[in-house]
Amino acid sequence: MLPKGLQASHTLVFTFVLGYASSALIPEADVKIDVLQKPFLCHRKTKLGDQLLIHYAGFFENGTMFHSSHKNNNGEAVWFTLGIKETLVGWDRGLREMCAGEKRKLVIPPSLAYGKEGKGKIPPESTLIFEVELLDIRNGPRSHESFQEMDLNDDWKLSRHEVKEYLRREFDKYKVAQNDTQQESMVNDIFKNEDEDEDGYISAREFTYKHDEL
Ligand SMILES: [Ca+2]
Ligand SMILES: [Ca+2]
Repeated sequence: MLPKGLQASHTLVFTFVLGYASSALIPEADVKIDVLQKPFLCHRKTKLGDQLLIHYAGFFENGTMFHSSHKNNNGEAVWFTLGIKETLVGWDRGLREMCAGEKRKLVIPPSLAYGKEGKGKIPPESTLIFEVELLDIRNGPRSHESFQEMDLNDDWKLSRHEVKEYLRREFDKYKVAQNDTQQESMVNDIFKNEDEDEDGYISAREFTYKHDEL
């Protein structure tokens, strides 16, 4: 069950809808980052909004492991979107500027993890330690490249048709069954949130402005 949402490789589609929801809270403590391994070559570093394919293991301060993608996810790596509070704020902070092939150890204070309440098997006020290996980086749904990919007729705005085509391709890619009604209602949600001036199109500005806020 931990961290939630990681199993869903089709998060990409949903983060397009949910990405705007994060609001900034500035806790005092920060994440401690140790680079355990650096790749020989690094042609691109992670930035906010990217999709990261990672293997990770989480430990308590006493060294007990509470979760591992190797053990708890059938050994499969998980996709994670950087910078939108998909899981822990500590991950959003600790996995920036990272290269594919890099390994890091993150020490995350409670305020950037599960806080005063804790969650499930995480006791209140737990400092968490993660070892994270970054396997691959993809452009996230908020990147300029993503916009261009979605803008089929290159007029710098996204029509309902273009957004729906994008959703259809994404769902196909991840083999998620979706009927037309579900897709229509997603498109409606997306336009309700993204089309600020309500002209029936999501402009490049409307699209990327949100990205800056991530
Ligand atoms: Ca267009
Ligand atoms: Ca608009």
